[in-house]
Amino acid sequence: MTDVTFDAHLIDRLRSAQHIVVLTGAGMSAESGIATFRQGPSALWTNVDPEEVATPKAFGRDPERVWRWHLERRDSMAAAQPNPGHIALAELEQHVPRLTLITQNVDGLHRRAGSHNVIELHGNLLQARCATEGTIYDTWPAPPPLPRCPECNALLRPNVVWFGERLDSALLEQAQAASFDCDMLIAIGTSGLVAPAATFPMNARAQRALLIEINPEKTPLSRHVRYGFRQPVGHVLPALVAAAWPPSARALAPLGSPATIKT
Ligand code: BJW
Repeated sequence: MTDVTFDAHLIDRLRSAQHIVVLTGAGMSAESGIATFRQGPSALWTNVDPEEVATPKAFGRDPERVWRWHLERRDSMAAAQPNPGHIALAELEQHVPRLTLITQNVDGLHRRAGSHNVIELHGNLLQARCATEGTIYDTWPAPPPLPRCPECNALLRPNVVWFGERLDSALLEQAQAASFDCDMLIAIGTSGLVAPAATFPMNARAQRALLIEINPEKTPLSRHVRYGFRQPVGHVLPALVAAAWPPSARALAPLGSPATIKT
């Protein structure tokens, strides 16, 4: 049971949306037990300087330290399970003509929850990449602390995007194009502080898309959104999807057919 309520306009817009972009950040996976970066005593950047573990310079200086830090996170991600918010997003994708899920998270939980059209903008920590040639490995062929590329013997590195690094240009282009071409954008669990992801909601706004934010805390985006839900995603999103596509109507009506909405 949930005490979140949704107004009829929001439900109408959701049901009639042609292309929804969802932008997720670390708060999306907080309820799966994965630490966020910038919030509270257990946040990652509260406990370690990103310059020490999340820059190419840091990797050049002390690759073992960088690997150790990422391995710890990788293990917690591999053990984590998708939460009700991830599952509600996968369900939402089934209901709308087009949904582009842009995630800054590197935990792979959206795909594990069943989402298909996922852009992993900052990479995937369950993979390693050759630091020289860029070949991606789904598993690490040699044990840490310093795994090496089986093809060229260069160092492998975590397949993530560190500060000061360019994002994969094809993924960035896809994400940018989607943000300029949607009628609704839902920002979930991101502080909106890291570029270029932080610019996507304003791209969508410039095209008059409806902006929604789900985040217990206010962010720089908050003053621009039409609907701001100041609660955890697991509290809001499953209820929102159920309000737009009530389970009883789902049993009776094919997807996309009209149904009476009670809000
Ligand atoms: C909940 C919740 C619940 C909690 N439900 N919500 C000035 C100086 C230097 C650099 C720059 C600068 N200005 C701009 C830059 C560029 C830089 C940047 O943006 N820096 C800012 C910090 C200022 N960006 C880059 O460097 C990017 N590259 C780039 O721009 O390249 C350009 C270039 C051009 C030419 C040559 C070279 C380069 C790359 C950025 C890479 C970011 N990498 C990281 C690590 C990824 C790998 C990994 O995870 O291991 O990405 S940093 C970290 O921040 C991670 C995240 O994806 C990213 C965003 O954080 P996110 O997801 O928003 O998390 P939090 O913790 O900040 O927020 C969580 C939110 O959830 C909070 O609001 C909570 O309230 C909420 N929440 N529980 C819903 N249950």
